[in-house]
Amino acid sequence: MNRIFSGVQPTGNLHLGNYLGAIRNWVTLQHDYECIFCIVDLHALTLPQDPAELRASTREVAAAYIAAGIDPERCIIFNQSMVSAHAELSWLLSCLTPLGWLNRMTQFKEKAGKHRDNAGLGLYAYPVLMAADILAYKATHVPVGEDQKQHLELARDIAGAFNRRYERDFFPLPEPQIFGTATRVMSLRDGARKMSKSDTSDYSRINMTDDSELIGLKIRRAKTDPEPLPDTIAALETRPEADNLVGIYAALAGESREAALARFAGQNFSTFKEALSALSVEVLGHIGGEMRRLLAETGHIDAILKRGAERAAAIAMPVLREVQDITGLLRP
Ligand code: AQP
Repeated sequence: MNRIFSGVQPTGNLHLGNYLGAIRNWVTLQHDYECIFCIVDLHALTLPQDPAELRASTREVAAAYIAAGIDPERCIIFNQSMVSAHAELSWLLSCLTPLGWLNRMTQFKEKAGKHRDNAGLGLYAYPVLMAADILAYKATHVPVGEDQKQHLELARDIAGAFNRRYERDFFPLPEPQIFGTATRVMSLRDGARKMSKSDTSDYSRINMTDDSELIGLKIRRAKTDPEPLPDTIAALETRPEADNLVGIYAALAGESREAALARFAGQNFSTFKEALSALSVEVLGHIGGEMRRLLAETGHIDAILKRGAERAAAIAMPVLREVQDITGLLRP
């Protein structure tokens, strides 16, 4: 059986990168896989969070999933902290994860910055919790953006380490699914940095809840260069901001980068940006409106999350029990 697990952190400001790199792909995949989509609130705690904002962001991510087209009847949608198997399995897996594996994780280095000694243990152990998220469901496939590739390789290594230690084929090695034309959407202000929820510059990203005016403004202000658009993708290699905008256009239009570029080759950025704004509003406007509608009445979202947690626990808790038995933990 093919089962998908994936998630988004409720850290505020869901953006176009989260949509194109992850959520939009899930909408397609839900028809071919058994799908579990999580709001990973325990991961959010690896950096300081305001409690009220964390609760609001958790509902906002759930609203984004549903507004984007994920069917809560067909798929399981829930928040991570509601199923204790994630945290419990994470401990058991951390006991067989060598420090050397975690020391290689680039996201920890980026997020901890220069003051590594002050970074929390949770931030360091984040990839083990992510492995537990996936393995608690024996998920076979994990659709993510490019930035999560390294963590997913670690999840495979940890699954393999468990299987070897206890000499059985218990956990499947989860396959990453990184696809689409926008696996790494970059900041609108800096083509060398990925678009991120935690970027302090509001103009760096398009949020899923931005209205049409704000989307237009952000795209008009997006960093570009003075040259018109070239006619080959190769010529975009040295122009990261232009390359990023062409990639976003292609992903939103559902076409290749080549096809997107062919429409605008030789034209200046003001014409291209106008078309990109119109397309962004066409795709995101509806989703943002639906998110606002869903969030106006939180009872509906909470009921979906509660039911989702029950369905998730019914899968994950028996897996955890088996792991406890295999590991030798007595359950009298
Ligand atoms: N810029 C991006 N381009 C493509 N995909 C992206 N994803 C994130 N940013 C981009 C994908 O979205 C999913 C959820 O990501 P996450 O919430 O777990 O956290 P993240 O990867 O750390 O994303 P952010 O937005 O940068 O959040 P913060 O600022 O809180 O760290 C994942 O599948 C991810 O690949």
